[in-house]
Amino acid sequence: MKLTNFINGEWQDGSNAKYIPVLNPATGEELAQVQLSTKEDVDTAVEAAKAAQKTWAKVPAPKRADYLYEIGRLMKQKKEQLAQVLTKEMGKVIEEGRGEVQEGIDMAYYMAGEGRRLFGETTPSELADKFAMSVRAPIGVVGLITPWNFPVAIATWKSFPAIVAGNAFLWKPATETPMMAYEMAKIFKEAGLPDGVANIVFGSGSEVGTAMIEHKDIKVISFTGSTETGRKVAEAGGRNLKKVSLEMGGKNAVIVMEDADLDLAVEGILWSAFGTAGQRCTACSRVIAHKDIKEALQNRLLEKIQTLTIGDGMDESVKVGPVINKKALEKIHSYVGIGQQEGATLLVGGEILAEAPYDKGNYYAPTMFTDVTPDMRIAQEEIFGPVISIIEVSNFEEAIEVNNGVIYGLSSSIYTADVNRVFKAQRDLDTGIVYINAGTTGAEIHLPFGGTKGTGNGHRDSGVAALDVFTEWKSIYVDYSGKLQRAQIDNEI
Ligand code: UN1
Repeated sequence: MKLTNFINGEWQDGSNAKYIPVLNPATGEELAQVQLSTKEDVDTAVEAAKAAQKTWAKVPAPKRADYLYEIGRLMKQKKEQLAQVLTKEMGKVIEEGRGEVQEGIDMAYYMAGEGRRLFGETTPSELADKFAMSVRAPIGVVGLITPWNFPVAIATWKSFPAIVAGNAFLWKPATETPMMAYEMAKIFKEAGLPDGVANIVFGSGSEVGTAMIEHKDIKVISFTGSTETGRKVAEAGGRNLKKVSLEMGGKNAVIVMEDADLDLAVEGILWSAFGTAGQRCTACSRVIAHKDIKEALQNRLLEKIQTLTIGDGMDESVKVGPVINKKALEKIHSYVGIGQQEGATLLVGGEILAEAPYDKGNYYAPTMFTDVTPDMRIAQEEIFGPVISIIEVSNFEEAIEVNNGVIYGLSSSIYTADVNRVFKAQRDLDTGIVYINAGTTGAEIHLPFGGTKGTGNGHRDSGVAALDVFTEWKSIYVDYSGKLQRAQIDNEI
């Protein structure tokens, strides 16, 4: 199967004849070939989007929302098929594949509801016989750059608010996971979304991504990916005066206090650290354990980690699937080496699984370090794989300090039975998302998603906050006095 761009409602060959293979990370099997597009293809897509957006912006928002209801319905109807494509191209276990598609369905229905709630504000004017209001206006053509770890959910967090707000979009999915984008294009078409509102251009960040960021007619870039790339997007976006919304890395921690329910904490840590093979921005990669329970927690985790089934995510009994590619395997493994050099104790894992039945895929053994200090690189840098580090602390204040002592600020969690600590923690944990007595993953789409510090630049995906990214405030004054009224001059009291 050859995946070509989706522009103006049609699948079109790009200007470049080059394709690269899409590989199943569980088996190494080639699933498809994806086009590597060029700046020229970006230009073609933007032209189509610009033309379509003019008409789209005039469609009443509740009618725009009707398309999202239909998109949601189709996604629901095809849920199993979509989940299977997702698991094959990305590697997450099928149960999580279904969960991710569900996240997209939820987003469709939620944003469709916003079509009847795109509230503006009325404001008293300072002058008599004058009416003032502000409305959310569409921005125009927006650019969406999405990662491979959530190939459909993250795309829906961005594209659905863009659609309901009256924009047209150009979406560049990750080259590792174009098949989900292809499936979504089919759904957009089947739902009857007007041609040119949704456009997809496949290709690399350096070529297609750069062309998008530099294109004068793309007014917003919404990006999810690494902090390193996000910084470049922000720099180029700044030069081109774009609104840039960034969702980047995390170094999320679960704090376990001495009064916590340890069994519950163990379950939460396992799920948020080893689910999706640790490849979530929200994944738990640090466990901050109170000294009184550290040993007990560590032993329980060790026992459970050894029972995790690793393998092809299409097998329903598997809990930990492969990581995305060989490069990721090497990066994860290099961090294990760094941890050992830094003096951390490797308790379990720490190896690339190279023997049959794992030899064809990209499998990394679930890994746990202990005796980790907060300043070690394995406790500071995002590893994006199934690796956790246990850090011991003596009290609540120290736990909060260690949690906050990283450049990232996406998600955090605390297990405790003390209600005072719960309220202090939700206030003091410096992350965009805080969980109490639950792991660090599992954000719901109707709440804002994003983080503080090096994780973002103040914008949020999903939730009602996403509308702030994809709309512009427009203030409207209606003077019905029939005479010249001068604001700030004629309004003296
Ligand atoms: C991500 O890792 O980039 O909260 C997104 C969660 C999921 C989304 C994660 N709902 O873990």
